[in-house]
Amino acid sequence: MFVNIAFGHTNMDLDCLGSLILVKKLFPDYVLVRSRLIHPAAYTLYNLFESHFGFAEPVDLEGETIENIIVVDTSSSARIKEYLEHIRGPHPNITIYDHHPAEHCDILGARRVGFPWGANTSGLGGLARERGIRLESEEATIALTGIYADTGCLIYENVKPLDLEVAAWLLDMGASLKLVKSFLETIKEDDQIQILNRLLLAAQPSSIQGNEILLSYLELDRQVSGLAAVIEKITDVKNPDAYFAVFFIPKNNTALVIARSRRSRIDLHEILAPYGGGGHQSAASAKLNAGDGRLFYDELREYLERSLAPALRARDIMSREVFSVNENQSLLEASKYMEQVNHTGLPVLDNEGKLNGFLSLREIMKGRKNSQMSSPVRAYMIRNVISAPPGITMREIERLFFRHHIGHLPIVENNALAGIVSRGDYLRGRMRPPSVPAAGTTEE
Ligand SMILES: [Mn+2]
Repeated sequence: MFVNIAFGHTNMDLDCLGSLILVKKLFPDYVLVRSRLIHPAAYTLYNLFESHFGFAEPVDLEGETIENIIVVDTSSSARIKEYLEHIRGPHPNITIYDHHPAEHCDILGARRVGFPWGANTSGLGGLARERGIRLESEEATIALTGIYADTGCLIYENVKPLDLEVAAWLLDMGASLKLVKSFLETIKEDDQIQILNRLLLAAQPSSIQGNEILLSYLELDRQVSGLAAVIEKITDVKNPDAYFAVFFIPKNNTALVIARSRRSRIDLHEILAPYGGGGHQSAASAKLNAGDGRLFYDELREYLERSLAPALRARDIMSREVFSVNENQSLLEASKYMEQVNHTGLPVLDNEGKLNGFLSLREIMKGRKNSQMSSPVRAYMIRNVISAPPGITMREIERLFFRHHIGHLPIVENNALAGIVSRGDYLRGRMRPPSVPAAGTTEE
């Protein structure tokens, strides 16, 4: 006889399983109920550890009098419908433990414990740790897999200090990183590998509004599961600002768009909304009817040209107040000035104000070693100075920094020095939240 039950959302995933194994430790008198279907990403772990959960099936709830329900990893009534439709009789008490935004909660009369953490499992793990609960290494492994799955191995922007703390605690409880890694392996099917190979050839890089966008079009003879995992692998390998993969199944005129973004300015949830799609800023998809797959692909491309936010460029991030030295100044004067303005390198201008070289501490050291501090700057400056126009994108700046081992990039417009991009300017640009409009962003 069940009185108290606990379950996650429909199609339960690794974070659900991680949460539920901890519910079992925190509330031992609750019976766990599995969803009818299990998310493909969670299959392997589920198969191996099924006995640790002792799951009941939703149909087992028929005829039982349920008093208390714990719901994990969702606050949406649609996502727990498959359990509730088997429960009759008086209304049970419902407690929700969920890390999704509270505004999406439509489970009426429920008590909700919200977790602002990257993984729901971290919230329940935090409670278990507080209560001094000890875990078997298998349980710790299940929970750690849940945290890694929902936080991209603790690297997504949703990660909070508690996710790392609970992960550390689970490792301490004997979680096996080797097993966690194998459970997170997303490419398992031959179908996936075939499509991965085809997409590596088909994916076309192109510049849209200065963003490096990867686009691909592929026709499939039937629906294949696990496509999102393939798209993620390709995004990892090719490292674009965003990837839009279009699949078309001619048999039923279905077009599927799967997109991944690596830049907070490219909000996929917003971009795919007109196609009836959605998801998150960094991962979204859309499924729709299209008469002609190729035509749809071309239209999507045109739509992206119109709707993608322009890439950040040098003019958006450069320091406009540029300190410089004249090539006829002495090294001593230049070094004092450098110290005064607290810079490790400065552009060198000729008498006409034209950028003619670059002087860094390294060159000054050389002059000092040779006791040549009264020599003119032009004798020691770097002559092949790398400079760029204000329209250069962040990606191109990154490449120049890397290729030429430089930390300062003078920006030249109409033969005059217009600004300079330092490593600090570049990093501040990368960390700039998308809500703050880029100052001075203009045409192009
Ligand atoms: Mn989750």
